Amino acid sequence: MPKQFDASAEDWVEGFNVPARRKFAKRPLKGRGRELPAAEGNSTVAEIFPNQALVLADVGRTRKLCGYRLAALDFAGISRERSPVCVGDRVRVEARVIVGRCERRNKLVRCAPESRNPLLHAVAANLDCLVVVAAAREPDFTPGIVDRFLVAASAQNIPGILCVNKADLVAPGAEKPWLLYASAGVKVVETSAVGGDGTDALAALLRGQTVAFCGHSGVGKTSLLRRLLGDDRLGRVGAISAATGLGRHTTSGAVMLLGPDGSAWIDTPGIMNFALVGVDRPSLLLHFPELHEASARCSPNCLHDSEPGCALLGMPRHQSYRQILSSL
Ligand SMILES: Nc1nc2c(ncn2[C@@H]2O[C@H](COP(=O)(O)OP(=O)(O)OP(=O)(O)O)[C@@H](O)[C@H]2O)c(=O)[nH]1
Ligand SMILES: [Mg+2]
Ligand SMILES: [Zn+2]
Repeated sequence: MPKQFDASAEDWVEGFNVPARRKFAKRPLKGRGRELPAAEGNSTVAEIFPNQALVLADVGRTRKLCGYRLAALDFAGISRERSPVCVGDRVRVEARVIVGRCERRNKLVRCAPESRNPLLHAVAANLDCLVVVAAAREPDFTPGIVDRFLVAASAQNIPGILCVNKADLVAPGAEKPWLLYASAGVKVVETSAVGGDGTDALAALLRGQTVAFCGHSGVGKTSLLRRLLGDDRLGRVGAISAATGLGRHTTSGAVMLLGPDGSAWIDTPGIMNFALVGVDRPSLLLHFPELHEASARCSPNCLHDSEPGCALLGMPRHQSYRQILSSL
């Protein structure tokens, strides 16, 4: 698709078939832009497309597909992100061009898997809550990624909720390994996007807030949002692959949907692994509050790895902690 000229020499709007991240990521950093104060924003980013973003204007709640003034979004002193803005970003839009991005209250960021450091993938920004969705079964409940998301949220001071979906697949009397999260102080909600159990309770917790739903592929994030919003605005819901038992990646990019009382709920694509950014080994324990509390009983030089006498040995999330620690 040919380039279209829009407004100024810097405001190029291109067709969807050009991969935005490569072009943006390859520009040399000049640091000519600056983050705007929150008061200068007039729109919120709802979805990202190659070289364009769909924004929701504050006035009139109209939706506009906008290009970027890239020089204004090129900030000095921060790591390169693969896209100039992310879903949830507050931005300033003039004549269908994003001419500035506001400071972020917080952000959910991971290492972009397809690239070398320091290219980052900002999944969503300015969140009031992160809902970590896992399935009770199909795919089986896996604590590893749950803890990574909870740590990422905690590191950004975003309250996290664990939503265990597909509760309809749990046999009566079956073990529920996710209950250990409740005992560790994490809010846990069991839902069935299919049957509707627990979804009212979840909606009540999230009403009026900006919330991202994240987790492995196939756990039912899109299905849950469909159920919560009671409509058909979201794309196809994936079938579980019979061969692998894993979900297919059916949601291809984050998308913000508006719900009741100003709710802005963000569906994100399922991911296989979540590489943490901005969490270092010394601070990791702070994001496991129950382990941190217990560590007061350890000897002063205990690393809480597997030392004999470590007070964390045998605690439910100690294995998760050790695994994340070794990956940092
Ligand atoms: N039994 C049961 N199946 C569900 C439930 N929620 C979702 N599913 C099914 O699980 C499959 C995957 O659901 P999706 O909503 O596409 O999962 P997702 O988390 O959005 O997946 P990605 O977009 O790939 O990240 C679909 O076949 C859904 O019908 C549930 O509560 N119970
Ligand atoms: Mg989905
Ligand atoms: Zn210890």
